[in-house]
Amino acid sequence: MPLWGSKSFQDSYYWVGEYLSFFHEGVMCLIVFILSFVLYVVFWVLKTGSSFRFFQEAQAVETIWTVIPSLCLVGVGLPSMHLLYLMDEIGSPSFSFKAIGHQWYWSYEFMGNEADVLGFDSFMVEGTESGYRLLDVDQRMVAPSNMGIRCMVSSEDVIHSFAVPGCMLKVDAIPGRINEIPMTVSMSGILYGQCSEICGANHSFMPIVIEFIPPKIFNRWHSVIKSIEGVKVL
Ligand SMILES: [Cu+2]
Repeated sequence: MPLWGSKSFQDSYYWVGEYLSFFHEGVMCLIVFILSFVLYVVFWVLKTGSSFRFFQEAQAVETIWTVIPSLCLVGVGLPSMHLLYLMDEIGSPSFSFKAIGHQWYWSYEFMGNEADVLGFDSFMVEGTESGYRLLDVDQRMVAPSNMGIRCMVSSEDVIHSFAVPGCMLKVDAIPGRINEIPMTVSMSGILYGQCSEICGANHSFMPIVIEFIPPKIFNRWHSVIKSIEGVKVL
């Protein structure tokens, strides 16, 4: 989660997210380099401009300023496309869950052990005693760590957005449509997120909390989930 003094993205616990931050840093370096180079050339031409007044043609310069920018674009485009496809690649997930946006809370649904669909609502808890202010919920979603997970996102009313910056994940929750996204979180822990699409008066009060636990403990949780208060068989 973000802490005081954080200047960039949060650390990602999903390798595609790490790749995304790395790509972002690379592109930022390229942009800063291009900006300084262009500014340098602009000032250099302003300073020594009079000597270029009768310039007719310069094949070498034209070739360079066509080829180098094209190479830069290809260098940005290829990893960008690769990332786009990686974020779409579901593979064969070991666990799937559905996150449904409501005004103003999230609810989760998943398959129980007896092939029945289980679900619960996840409301924000007030106060700071139980956790982080405006970020903790009464019933957290639980998912296995180190395993392929498919997250399906939809909405019951208006457009919401399911965002978990800890794995660089942000998917729009659109009524009548299911958006899928894969994730594999490499360690156990709790990831926090918030709705990221202005959805009404209490948009800021519908946090997302996913607790990633080792698969063994997850199986135990999965077998007792029915007895937990608030969990319904759908
Ligand atoms: Cu929302």
